Amino acid sequence: MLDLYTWRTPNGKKAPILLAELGWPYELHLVDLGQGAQKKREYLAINPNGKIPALVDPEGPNGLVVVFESGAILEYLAEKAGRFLPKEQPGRAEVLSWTYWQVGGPGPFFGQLLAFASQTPRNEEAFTKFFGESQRLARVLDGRLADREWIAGAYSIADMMNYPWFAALAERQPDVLDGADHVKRWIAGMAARSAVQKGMAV
Ligand SMILES: N[C@@H](CCC(=O)N[C@@H](CS)C(=O)NCC(=O)O)C(=O)O
Repeated sequence: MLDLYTWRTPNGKKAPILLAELGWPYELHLVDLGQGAQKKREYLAINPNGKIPALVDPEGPNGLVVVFESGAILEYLAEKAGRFLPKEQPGRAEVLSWTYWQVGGPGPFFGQLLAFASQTPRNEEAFTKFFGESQRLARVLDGRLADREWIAGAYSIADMMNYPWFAALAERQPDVLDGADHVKRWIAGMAARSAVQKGMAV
């Protein structure tokens, strides 16, 4: 059985969404970030970077597979399942581009924005910087979604990667999404899926 090491943060909810979409059973290991469990020796043996999520598959194609980084985990699982990631180009490149766009853009920038937003007293310079970049990223996705239902072709891991961060933004800093009506419509579409609801409740 698959072992998923995760916690209840946006990065930690992506794999649970995909696993719920696939209907695959897995052993859930909650890595309590509040207690620093991600920096303990046992966990560093799985993910030397000391962050969640990580996945262990004892039944990989050539035996045991250990994967960390949410993008790599979703790509691995989608490939194993043969679903939510096209096998052929150019569809595969399109899905992977938007998958890894999330890792380099919305993930770190929304994360910093939400951290600075909850600081007291607030570092206004840092807040303004991360607000501006987050707004730019939201507009990039809004433009992308202007003429399509899902981010890259059919519903895919690109949607599952991006959703937990955009949902966190909509809840905690909704003004970043002012005018991003296509993003808001996509958020509503994602939120309506039962597997997304199940994964988000991990
Ligand atoms: N690029 C990584 C980011 C992972 C990440 O930042 N995880 C956070 C939780 S959302 C974490 O483990 N933070 C704890 C720490 O940094 O000690 C991914 O996409 O998996």
